[in-house]
Amino acid sequence: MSTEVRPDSYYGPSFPALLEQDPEIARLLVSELDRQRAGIQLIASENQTSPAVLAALGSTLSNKYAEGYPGRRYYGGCSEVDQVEELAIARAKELFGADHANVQPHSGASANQAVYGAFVKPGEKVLAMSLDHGGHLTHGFKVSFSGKWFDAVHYGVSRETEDIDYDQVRDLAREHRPKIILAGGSAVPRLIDFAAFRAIADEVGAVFWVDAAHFIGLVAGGAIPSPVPHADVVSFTTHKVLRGPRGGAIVCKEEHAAKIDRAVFPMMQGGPLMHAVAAKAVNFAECATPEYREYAGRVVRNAAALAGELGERGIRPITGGTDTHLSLHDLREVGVTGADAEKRCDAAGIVLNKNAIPFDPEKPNVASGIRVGSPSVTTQGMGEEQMRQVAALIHRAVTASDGDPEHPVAREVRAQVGEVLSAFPAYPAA
Ligand code: DSN
Repeated sequence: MSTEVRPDSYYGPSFPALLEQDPEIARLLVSELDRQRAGIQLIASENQTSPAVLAALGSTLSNKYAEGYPGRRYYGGCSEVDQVEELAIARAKELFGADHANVQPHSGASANQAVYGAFVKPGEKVLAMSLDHGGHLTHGFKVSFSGKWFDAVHYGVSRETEDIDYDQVRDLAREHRPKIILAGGSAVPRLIDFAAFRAIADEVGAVFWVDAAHFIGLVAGGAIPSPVPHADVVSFTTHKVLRGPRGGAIVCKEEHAAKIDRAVFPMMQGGPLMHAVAAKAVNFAECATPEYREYAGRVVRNAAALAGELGERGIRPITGGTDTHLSLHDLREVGVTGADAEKRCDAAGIVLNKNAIPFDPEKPNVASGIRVGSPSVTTQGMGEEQMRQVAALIHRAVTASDGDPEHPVAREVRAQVGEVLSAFPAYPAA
């Protein structure tokens, strides 16, 4: 933790007051900003929001109770937050070409809870991707509410292609006749064939739901095809490639609008976080700009460059590469576990996460793989040349250091990380 307590322009004009009142917390905010600035951030689900998004998050909208929806609230004094939420809804509908948007979910998990609430009763069947092949906890994993309350059946990837096994999806759908078929996950590097899922869902009379949390930012920027025309409902988070505040949202077809709204409130949530809703509105407007479209395209090109170079160095990308912002890598050829690779990279100033690979012989907390993503480094302005440099640094840290920050290779890599970052700083000081 930094011992220095200093104001920082990125925390806005109120920061000196916080510094004065609560230096312990103020110090931690500065120290976290320093941490984000000091490393190469490759967590595929993270990004660096704009100062405008941070300003909305730090606003007095946090004080307001606003259960209900614009024009239909359970509290007085909602004139301003009504306008904020109306703007957020209109911008989300426009950005995604959706009939309806609900911007109140507090998180991706809350959004997903609401989708279950809208379409299934406890004990009913859902078909989703298994967590160990790239799905998500909330897609019916046994320790999550979704696995406890619903009868989840899981599909995975094929051993040959390491991509979604659509034949298996169809076979399981025909056998189990699920109420919902869910596509999406947290470690899916390839484009998902939404039309194929739609056809399977139609054949068995299921609702087709896409959890687009990971890649919705690429959809917003026009870098990959959209699930919105195909799916009944699309849930997502707003803080990944999309680069908004931490939070969730749902878009859906008009016929499901009332059901989704009732499931978000009052079924699953109480008062919406209006400061977060305002920050989502700011973010949706940012995503409609030419600059963001250019960013989304660069995210994909950077991810491909990073995956390709790691592959050249013996750290094989699952499926052979990526079409999105993330890639998943098999470390078995270099003889290092995911847990060790994560630790070694961390000590060398590179932040990434261990990840199970499909058919992984290791336990999830050890894992045979790592997951890397390009959203944050692309926000910092890095390009494909830097991605190849970063891949070389990852390879060096993974294969030649031991997780001790004082190891000579960790020091050497950290110095090179510092050089890269000096040209592409995160949150450059004003
Ligand atoms: N925790 C997120 C991720 O890292 O993919 C998913 O919720």
